[in-house]
This record gives sequence, C-alpha cells and structure tokens, in this order.
Amino acid sequence: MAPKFTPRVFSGIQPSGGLTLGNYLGALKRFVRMQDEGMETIYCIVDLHAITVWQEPAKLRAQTREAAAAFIAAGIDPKRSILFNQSQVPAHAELAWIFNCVARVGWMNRMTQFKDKAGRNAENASLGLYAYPSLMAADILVYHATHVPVGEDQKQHLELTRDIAAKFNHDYGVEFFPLTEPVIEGAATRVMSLRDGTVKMSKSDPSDQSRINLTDDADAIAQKIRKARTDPAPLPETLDGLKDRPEARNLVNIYAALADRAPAEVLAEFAGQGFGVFKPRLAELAVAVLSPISAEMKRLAADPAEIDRILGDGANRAEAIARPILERTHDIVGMIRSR
Ligand code: AQP
Repeated sequence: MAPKFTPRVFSGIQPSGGLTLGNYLGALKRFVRMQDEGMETIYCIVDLHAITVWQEPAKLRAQTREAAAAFIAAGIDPKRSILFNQSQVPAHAELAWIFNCVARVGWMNRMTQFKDKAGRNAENASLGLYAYPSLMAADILVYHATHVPVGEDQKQHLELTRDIAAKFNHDYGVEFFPLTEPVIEGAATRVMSLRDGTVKMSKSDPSDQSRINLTDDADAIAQKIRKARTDPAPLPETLDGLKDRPEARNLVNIYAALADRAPAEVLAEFAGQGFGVFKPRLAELAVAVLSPISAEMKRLAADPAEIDRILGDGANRAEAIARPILERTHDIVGMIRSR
C-alpha cells in the first residue's frame, strides 16, 4: 500500500520582476486561501530560478524584497506560513543535482516553457534554464509537499515533478517521494496579456501596458484596462460566445476571479453590454481588490530589514524540514554521511 504523506502545500514565485495580476490570481490568492484553510503552507521566492535569465544583482535584491512584501500584503502570515527565499536553503539545489541524474534529457526536451523562453536562440540559453524543471521538482519534493497551487502554465512542470518522483521511487525500490497534486483552479488560471489575448500576462513582457502590476496605482489600473485590446461586439450570453474572442474572454475571467464568481454569472450580469460599460466596472473592481495590497506593499517596503528578518526566520524553519529529507535521500542513493 502506498504510504500516506501528510498534506503539505509548497509553491513559489520568481523575483524576476514586479508581481502581476496573473501571479496574484493564478497563484498568490490561492496561496492565501490554502493557508487560511489551515493547511501547512511553505512559500518560496525562487531566486535561483530567477537567475536562469540574467538579473542585475541590485534589482534582484529589490525584486526579492518586493515579492516578499507582495506575499505579506496579499495575506500570507509569516507566522502561519513559512516564507523564505530559495537560495538560503541549499537543500533545494542539492536535491536538484540528484534529480538531474534521475530526469531524462528526452523529458526536458519536451518542456514548452524552455522552448518559449529560449526562443530561437536556444544555443545561447543558460544551462540553468534548461534544468529549471528539475530544480522545481526539488523545491517541491525536498518538503514532501503533496499539493502545489500554480497557474495553468506550470502544469507540465508538475507532471515532470511526478515523473521524477515516480522514477526515483522505482529505481531505488522505495516509496519515498509523494506524487504531488497540482492545484490549478478558479476562473483565472491563465491570465492573458492585456495587449494580446493569446499570450500569457507576464512580468517580463517588455510592454508595461500588457500587464497590471501589484504596485500600479488606481489611475494606472484604470488606464490599462481602458486601453486593453478588445473587439467591438457586446458581451454574449453564454461562455460559448467567447470561444473565438480571447481578449473578451480574458477580461471576463479576470472579473470573475477578482469577484470570486463564475464567468457564466458575470456574463449573466453583463450580457448585451459593450466594453464601454464593462471596462469601467472591471477597473473599479480591480482597484478595490488591488489598492489595499499595493498600499500595504508600500508600507512594508519602508522597512527592508524587517522583510529580511522574516525571510531569515522562514529559511530556518524551511531548512529544518528539508535537511532531514535530503539526508534520507542521500542514504537511499548510497552516499555515506560521514559527518
Ligand atoms: N498570467 C498568469 N496567469 C495565471 N497564473 C500565472 N502565473 C504566472 N503568470 C500567470 C503563476 O504565478 C506563479 C509564479 O510564476 P513565476 O514567477 O514562477 O514565473 P512564470 O510562470 O514564468 O511567470 P511570469 O510572470 O511570466 O514570470 P517571467 O516573466 O519571469 O517568466 C506560478 O504558479 C505561475 O503559474
């Protein structure tokens, strides 16, 4: 019989820029919910992942603190959850090396995020970008995490995490690593760019108009939504009517996720209305949800030493869970623990 693993949540966000509405609706909001439901929650600012593409050091530090502030402002309580930056718990990178020796090159070659991010210049991408999913598997499995809340774009990496766990367990004849469950739910698991409804809203999109940042003020949010690309047709009565209208569908999904309602309910309210009516209502809702978060982020930014203290405390608590799991992994693999 498969061993029972205690439910434990792990997830992370890269400090590769300022956090966006996509990160909030696809990830952060559910991080908070899972914490509030009383699950054991471990959240990480994945700075080792961020450097898979070039990061200017001073900016990386600022972005890491800003991401920590975003977590706290969105409702992560650093006493109930563990909040830390990845590089400070070396067990992640150590387990990732072992997983590099478990994962197959053929598996990595299928990862669409690598293909998207490396683009046509894959020869010049960092080796770290290629190995990214193996480090992500280590982030999760070094805590024996059972549940990982993420956006839709991370689904393939979570499948790979399960493949790595299953192959490790099989190769060594153990049932040591859990097969982690992705938690991808809600109306906005893939928030799209405001400029193009077919590409993901992303912190690293060169156009600031493509995204809503958690630090945007009310005017910027309203202006970006007003200028968001749409089509001239009114909103339809059913979801079917949004099928070939990616920009319209995206705005409806964002509204639904912000309001904690189903997209069909949103259409029931706005069917027949044009964007001249819908966009101001969406802007009002987005400002109501995001303004308290950005105000709190500003307050927290004034005390970077306190943020560093919170991250340090989180790293100590994370290390206390990760180290024994890494040591047991060394035993399984056949490495002598000589000290
Ligand atoms: N547009 C999105 N919609 C829903 N969820 C999203 N996430 C990211 N973008 C969206 C989710 O946020 C979490 C953290 O993502 P990440 O920081 O690890 O990196 P990413 O997925 O590569 O996000 P970005 O914003 O596009 O970063 P860059 O530009 O640096 O690559 C994940 O759970 C992700 O699914």
